Amino acid sequence: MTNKTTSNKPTTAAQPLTAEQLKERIVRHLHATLGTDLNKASPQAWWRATCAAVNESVFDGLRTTQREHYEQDTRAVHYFSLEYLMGRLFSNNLHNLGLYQSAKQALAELGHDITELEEQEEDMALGNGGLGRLAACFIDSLATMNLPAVGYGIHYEHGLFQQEFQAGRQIERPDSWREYGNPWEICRPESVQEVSVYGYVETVYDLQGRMKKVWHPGRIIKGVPWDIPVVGYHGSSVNVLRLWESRASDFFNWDVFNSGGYVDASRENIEAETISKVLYPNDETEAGKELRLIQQYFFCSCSLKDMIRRYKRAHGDDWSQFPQQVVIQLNDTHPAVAIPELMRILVDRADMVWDEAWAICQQVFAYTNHTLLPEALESWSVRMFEKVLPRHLEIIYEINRRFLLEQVDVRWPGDNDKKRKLSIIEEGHEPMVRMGHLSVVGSFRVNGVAEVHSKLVQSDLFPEMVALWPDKFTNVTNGVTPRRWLKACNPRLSSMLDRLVGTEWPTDLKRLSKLAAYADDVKVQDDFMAIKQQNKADLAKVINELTGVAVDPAAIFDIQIKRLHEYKRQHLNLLHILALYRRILQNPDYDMVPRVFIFGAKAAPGYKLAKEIIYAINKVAEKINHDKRVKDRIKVVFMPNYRVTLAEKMIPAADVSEQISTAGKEASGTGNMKLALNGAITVGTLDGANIEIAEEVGADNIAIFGLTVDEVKDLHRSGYHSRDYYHNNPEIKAVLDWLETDYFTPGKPGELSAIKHSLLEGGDPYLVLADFEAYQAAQQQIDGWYRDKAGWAKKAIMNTACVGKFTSDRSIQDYVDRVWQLKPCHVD
Ligand code: NBX
Repeated sequence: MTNKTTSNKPTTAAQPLTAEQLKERIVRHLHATLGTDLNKASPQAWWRATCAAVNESVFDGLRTTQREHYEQDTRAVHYFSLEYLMGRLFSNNLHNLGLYQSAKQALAELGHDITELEEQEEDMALGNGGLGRLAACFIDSLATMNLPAVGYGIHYEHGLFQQEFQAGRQIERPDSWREYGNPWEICRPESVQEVSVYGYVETVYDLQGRMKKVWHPGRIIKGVPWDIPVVGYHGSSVNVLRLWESRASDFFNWDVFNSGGYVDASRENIEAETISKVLYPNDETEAGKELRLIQQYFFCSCSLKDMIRRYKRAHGDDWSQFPQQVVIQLNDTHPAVAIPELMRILVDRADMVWDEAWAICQQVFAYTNHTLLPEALESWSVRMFEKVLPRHLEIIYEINRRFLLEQVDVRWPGDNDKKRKLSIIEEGHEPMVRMGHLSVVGSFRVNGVAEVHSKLVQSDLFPEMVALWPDKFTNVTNGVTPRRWLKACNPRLSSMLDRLVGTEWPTDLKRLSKLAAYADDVKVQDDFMAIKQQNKADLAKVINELTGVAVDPAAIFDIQIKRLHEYKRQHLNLLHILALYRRILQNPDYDMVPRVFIFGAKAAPGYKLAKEIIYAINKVAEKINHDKRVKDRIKVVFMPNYRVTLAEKMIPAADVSEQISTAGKEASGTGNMKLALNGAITVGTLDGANIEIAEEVGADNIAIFGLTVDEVKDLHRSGYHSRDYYHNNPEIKAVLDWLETDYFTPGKPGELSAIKHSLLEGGDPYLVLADFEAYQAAQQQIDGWYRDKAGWAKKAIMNTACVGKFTSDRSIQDYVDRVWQLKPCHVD
């Protein structure tokens, strides 16, 4: 099965359509699908007609791919993820089909600008941040590399909330991405599944006297699949993202209805439909809500049954080939309940003996960890688990009993401390099911998402599991798809790269290294920076439209885009801005390269301090942007409603990329890769994938600062006193005290005091003050570098040239080699 030569060589798109043919299709769909005509059609109708025209090619590819996979009975990976942050699909599908230029021309000839039509599409925002976007990049790479794969997830009616600012504060509005339907999805009523929850378990004995467990569910829910075709780049494969929508199961309670209880009868429907209603907007925290557990179980159960149905079509009741045909990748622990669910199906339904069923499970599941933050590690109260999934709790107890007996006690006989640490059930006042432990025990491979993170997963999170199974643990450094994050979002740079390094780079990103030979070439430097300048001018327009702030494209565009979290330290960035502002006020001639500090971030609705940080940045921005004394040396903008589509406009325009998390906290980061790929210079800590980016681009081309992972640990061990930094550094003291006055919130002193409070009384858990001086020095270095135009251009070029490693194609190849053992399946 091992395959080291997976090819992702581009094959040309099957039948490149001419603009003329596309025009014919678009007009035909305007008439036949949209029921309108050329003169009356709205931009929305034009967009939909174009989608329908594109779908003719997409569906062709989908049919052939599915037929080929079925006929060849290929081994396939099944990516289980509660989140897919897809963004828009219009230009992505056009680029991947090789139809973008024809479509642009066709639409132009029909009197429409393709970029205006793109704006008709809502983002498909079925994810929170990095984890969900990674899943989206991975399914793009899987299709591009012709690897048989299905993505499974939930068809949320409402994706991540839309963010507005009211008087500087975040307000959340519901996201209704498919209010008027979504042209990219296909409902598959023929593949509906049913899922049970609640109820009780009965022990019965069969005729041979064997004990059997029978689960009598309290409720049955229907899962309706929606398929989103995933088009590989210039390749032949079109894979599927299958998302489940929950509905009430068919038997409507007519008795209750007929006796006038319409409300009672429809309550069950409403409750069933609630399951796929909305994406939980928390990243990196677990609230332990019952509905969340039901969401997880609902999609895992539907997906497993779907896979098994497909397997049985080829293999009947012979389970022996199952582990050869199937691998399931768990995107964090969110889908870990799939492990006891597969056990239940095999033992209770297929009458398999425990050992045989467990052997199958342990060959099928692999688990990716995305975080070490304690508050993000999932655990469910045993009490709630028992209420929702009584049979699964029994199965987990049995998995745990055997694990402690056959593994832990054999390795550490009589060591109760080891048992306590390793047990899937955490004992205590409120016993809990630890989903991380369950995932490790039930999987054949466990990986972290960057070198340093994978080491910490082993040393800090699961050291005893590593002692038991050293070969289970591995690393797969994250990556991003260069199709979306360079080719489609930065067409100017893409054309330049086509000319300089050839057109193969989108599927062979290491080819960008050829660019390094031009890093000192004055013409190339000028062209590269001219493109950056044009991209900055484009972004300046967007900034003005969205925030009303006018910014100068000649300034440094310094960008921090990611979820708002204390560990990501947007407030460190803010303190630095405040220190610069103060220097300007104290010295009107303060010499600095003008800089625009640009933020984009959503805060989880219940995360108070994160929301206070947004508010503080907005209030400081308001003051600085209007202060004539600043003479435009600083501008601060907070882009509202940061999302994939906005990222695509910001990343090509970045000069500086802020990656400033406390060392050891950011598992990998992927925004860091996208920004470097587009020629931004990173100001970053030695954390996550920043470390590997620094190795690739070299110390001259990145501004690294701050405590290392080991230094962070030492500082915590020896006792960290943030107050010492406050008292010993007058600049820190001044800016923190400033936030407490009413300078930024006239008439309302104390409105911005939450940050100071968390850094002093709160003990500054993420060491903002400890890293402040080093951060200032790194920013000073950036300022110095930027003054040397040629030197800066060289650094920017070297960033684009050296980050070929971070294509998601390489990540997927690592999964193929280290975890999945998959072969590509070429489709005609
Ligand atoms: O996963 C992120 C990490 O923080 C990043 O460092 C990493 O690059 C990325 C991809 O590996 N984790 C993340 O995005 N987590 C979540 O979004 C999340 C969502 C729900 C939840 C817990 C975490 N309950």
